[in-house]
Amino acid sequence: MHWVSAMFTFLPFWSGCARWRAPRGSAVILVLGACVRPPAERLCPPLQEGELVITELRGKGAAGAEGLPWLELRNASGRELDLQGLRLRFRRLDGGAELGALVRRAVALSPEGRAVLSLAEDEARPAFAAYGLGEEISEPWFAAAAVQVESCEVLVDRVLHPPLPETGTYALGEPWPAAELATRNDLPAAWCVDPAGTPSAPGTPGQENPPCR
Ligand SMILES: [Ca+2]
Repeated sequence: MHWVSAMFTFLPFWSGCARWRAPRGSAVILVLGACVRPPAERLCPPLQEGELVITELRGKGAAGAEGLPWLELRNASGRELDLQGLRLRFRRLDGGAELGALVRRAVALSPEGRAVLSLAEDEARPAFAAYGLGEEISEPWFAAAAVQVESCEVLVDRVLHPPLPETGTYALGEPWPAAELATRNDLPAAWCVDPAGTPSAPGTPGQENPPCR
């Protein structure tokens, strides 16, 4: 078993909260320093490996919600999807804490469509983002990390990325047919820094990435 696979397999599964939020009359339980949100209904988007693919990552940039980190997912399933129940898991490769978050409401994604998940709070997410994970995780990810997309027990996609650029994004060079995306994004040489955009709106959130040159 690859060491990264082992790391994700044997670490305890929790919904990590990097930020303390006062309870709103609901139970909030602290376990070994991790904040556990009330359990969400267990929804498992019907996804197989490679049907939803990470295509772009942004580290923290400008001030405000638009400057918070985000990642872009492309629907390679050929079907209309609802991302509710999808789990994102982040682990720094230098041994830092693992963070995880669930998509807790309906997020429709058309075939071939792209959804940007931001670390802004959902109610305050930037216009380019389909969902905000910020109520569960708020720690920016600059360092090299492994990012996993899971639907219950199915590992849908995983990307190991280097430290993210302070300007621009770390992006999979495109275009690629949907059927090849999951294989391509495993190859570090298929990724590059996309320096396009502005400091407050770098890269191509929700849009096709430029080719790597
Ligand atoms: Ca893009």
